[in-house]
Order: sequence, then C-alpha cells, then structure tokens
Amino acid sequence: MTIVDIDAKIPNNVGLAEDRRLQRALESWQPKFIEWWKDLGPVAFQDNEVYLRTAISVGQEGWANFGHVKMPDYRWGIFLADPEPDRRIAFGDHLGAPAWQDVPGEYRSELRRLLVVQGDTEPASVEQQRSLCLTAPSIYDLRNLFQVNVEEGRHLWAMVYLLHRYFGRDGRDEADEMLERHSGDSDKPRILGAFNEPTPDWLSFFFFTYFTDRDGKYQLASLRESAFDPLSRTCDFMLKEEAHHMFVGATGIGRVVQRTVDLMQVHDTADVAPFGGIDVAMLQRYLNFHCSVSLDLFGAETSTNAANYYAAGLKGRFQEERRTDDHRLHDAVREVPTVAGGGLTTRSAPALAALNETLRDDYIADCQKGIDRWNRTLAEVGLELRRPHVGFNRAVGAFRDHHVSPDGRLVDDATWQASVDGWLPTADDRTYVESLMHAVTAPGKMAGWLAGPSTGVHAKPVDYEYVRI
Ligand code: BYC
Ligand code: FE
Ligand code: FE
Repeated sequence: MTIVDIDAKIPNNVGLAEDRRLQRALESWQPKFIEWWKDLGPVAFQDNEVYLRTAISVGQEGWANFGHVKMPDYRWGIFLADPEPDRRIAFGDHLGAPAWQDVPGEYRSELRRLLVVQGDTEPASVEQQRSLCLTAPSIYDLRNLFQVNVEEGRHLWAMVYLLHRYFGRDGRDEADEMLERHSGDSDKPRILGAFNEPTPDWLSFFFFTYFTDRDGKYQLASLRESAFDPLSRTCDFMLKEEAHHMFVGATGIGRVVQRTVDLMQVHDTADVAPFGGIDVAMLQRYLNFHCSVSLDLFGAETSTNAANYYAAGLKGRFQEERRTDDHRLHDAVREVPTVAGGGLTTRSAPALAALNETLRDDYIADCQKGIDRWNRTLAEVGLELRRPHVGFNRAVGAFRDHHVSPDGRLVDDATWQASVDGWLPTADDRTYVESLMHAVTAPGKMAGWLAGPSTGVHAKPVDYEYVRI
C-alpha cells in the first residue's frame, strides 16, 4: 500500500519528495493553478469555511476526510490507486503483455492528446459553474457545488501530474495551456463542445452533473483500462470522486421532480409555474439539451482515432475484462446508426472503428436508469420524462447535418424550425428558470422549486451549517 504524504506542499502518494525535478516543476505550476482558481473558480465564498471532503488515502476504507476548509486552502493532491501486482494489458495488439510503467515512444503523441482532452474538461467545468454559488437553492447544495468544483480541480492536477512526470517539456507546456484555454472563450475555447456551453442556472447544473459528468465516468473507465499503468491508476481514483458528481445530478433532478409532483397534487394542475415550480415539459426540454450535447462527447460513430487507441492499448472499453470476446476485435463487426435513403437506419462497421458508439451505447443505458427512477415519482401524476433519440440535436457524427425529432423521426428544416421550441429550452424557459434562482442561505431551508434532500452529507443533518456564511 502506497503512503499518502498529506502534509506535503502537494499531498501525494507518488513519492514526490524523492523526485526533486518533478517536485520543482509542479511547485512552479501550483501558483498558476491557485491564480486560475481565484480568477476563474467560484465568484464568491472563497473566504468562507466549507464542509468538504479531502482525499487522504487511496485504500478501499477511509480515503476521505471531512471538515470545514476555505477553498483556496483545499489540499489538492496527486493520488493514484494502489498498483495491481503484475498487471497485464487486457486488450488490443499488446494483449497479455505487462502493463507499461512508462510511455512507449511510438504512442507518445496519442497518449498526450488523450491526457490533454481529459484534463481540459476539468477546469472547464469549474469555469462554467463559477457564478452558481450566488444563487444556490440551499447551503447543502452550495456545499455540493463546491465539492464538485474542488474535485474537478483535483482531476486537473491528476492529468497535470502525468503530463509533467512523463512528457517533459511538452507536458509542461500542455499543463500551462490548460489554464490558458477558457470555457466559451472565442480565441482560446475549451476543446470539447459541451464544455463551452454556459451553465447559467442550477437546473442546468443538475442536468450537467447527471449527463456530462457521466460522460466523465465512461471516458475515465475506458482510460482506467489503459496499458499505461500510471494513467490507469489515476483514473481508478478519479472514478471514486466522480460518483459523487453524478449523485448530485441524479438527486438534484430527483428533488426538482418531487417538488413538481407535490405542487401538481396540491394545486391539481400541471401548470406549476404560478406556484414557483418547474413543469414537466420544461424539464423535458432541459433534459433533451443536456443529453444531446453530452452524446456528442463520445465522438463520431466510426473513428480511426478510437480504433488506434484500442489497438495500441491506450483506451479500452467500459469494463473490458468482463467482456467475453477476443479483446482484439480485428474481425468483429457491429451495426452503427446512419442516415440513408431519406430515413434513419444502420450500417455495418468494423467493431474496432465503432468503439465510440459502443461506449455511447453503454452510457445511454446508464443514463436511462436515473430517468426510470425519476419516472417512478412522475408516475404518481401520470407523466414521464423520456430520453431523446440518439440522433436528436447532434453536432458530431452521422446526424450532424440532419434534423431528428426527440422521438426519432428524420424531419425537414421547416418542421424542425416549427417544433424546436417544444424540444429545446426557449429564451422564455431560461428567463423563467433564472427568475427562480435566489440564494437561500439559512441552514436547512430550501428554495421553492425543489424538495429537500432525504439525508445530509456524511451523516450530518440536512440543516447542518455546510457553509459558514
Ligand atoms: N467537441 O474521430 P472522432 C469529463 C473532435 S468528460 C469538439 O470521432 P475521437 C468531465 C475529435 O477530437 C470526459 N470536438 O473523435 C465531465 C477529433 O478531432 P481531431 C472527457 C470533438 O478522437 C464533467 C474530431 O472531432 N474525456 O471528464 O474518436 C465535468 C473527429 O472525431 C467532439 C475524454 O473525452 C466534441 N464533442 O473521439 C468535468 C477522454 N467530439 O483529433 C469533467 C479523452 C469529437 O481530428 N478523449 N471531436 O483533431 C477521447 O477519447 C476522444 O478525444 C473523444 C473524441 C472521445 C472525445
Ligand atoms: Fe472530473
Ligand atoms: Fe466530475
């Protein structure tokens, strides 16, 4: 078991104290990170004490420590899951060979690219969410927002460590650039589409953590399979933190749904806006938006990048080792969606090239589970939320130049224009949701558009002072 040196300037279990060069490199990056956090992290509450969990050990038990800290004093650290003795590569052309402890020269640029794309999303999400602290529906939610933010900051640290440790000068340059690109910046935007969209309100935040952080889960799970063992161990630990982010989204939307249903029952109407609620049709439009932009994050249905990553052993499938095929996929084929002959259909493609689609399928099945849970609440009023068709509102892949309705019909431009206000959030929706966003700061009190959580954080009561105001 590797020891975590939590008191070091940079808490870590990678033996930083023994690697003076790396230590110096990271210690010169650290002030830039703190600068970035102060400039582009949460716009307020930097001097307030927040009840946060900090990773202090990587073992199954007791890896987290809870206590009140000011965010700029958060112990961002570098934590790799414990190594698996004699770990072997589980897929691709190097199947069965020992996992790599260093980067093979021939895969250097591809691996660097993957780390940069992954790392870029982490600070992007903090930037997207930076104003939400002004309008939190409770201090329980405010604390959860900050927990997500500091952990996304730590995820950036995770990728920056790998870049500094294994990629020399190029890696250091890439690490600096992670703090120079910014979400929505017209000159230097973040790399992936969804990370340049604003997260203007808490409804968007809950859907973002439900759908977009879940892309994080699936991408990290694929990278955990990597032959490059330090990446695998890094992602393994990041996934433990990721679970909380998706919990915030799943329970956040669950609480909105609960409140909507309560208001519908009390007032005997589906139009809950006069009572400060969010009606189900509006929830559906927000869901459609966040689901579709997150589906884009998986890339095109067929991709030579994806095939190369897999064959090389850089990026596997979700739960690679539980699959019963040959883990090489040279001869395998699968159907992928396409648009042809005026309709939606499928075509056969090499399974290797179609790995983005395979991961997207796994992701979609996972997304559906939470929707089913929300629908158990909505069943009380005879309504439901539906996952939009995979082709709806897509900007990447086979559907990008086509209009597909949420229920999966190929529609022409005129139909799209006439219908889109029922399918995606309108300016009026956004204005209405914004009108609900007021900070509620008394412990245990909740804004009127969502129900309270069923339990507090880490066995504390719901009315605990999660943020000392
Ligand atoms: N926006 O061959 P294709 C997270 C580019 S989220 C803009 O299909 P590929 C988090 C693509 O880069 C997880 N561009 O792409 C969540 C390629 O460009 P190049 C993030 C896009 O490489 C919440 C070109 O289009 N991690 O952690 O097979 C909060 C051709 O496309 C987009 C990762 O993504 C897009 N949506 O697949 C905080 C893991 N989609 O190379 C954090 C690492 C595609 O031709 N990334 N493009 O210049 C990857 O594995 C792959 O890069 C992708 C794309 C799956 C993203
Ligand atoms: Fe993350
Ligand atoms: Fe996350």
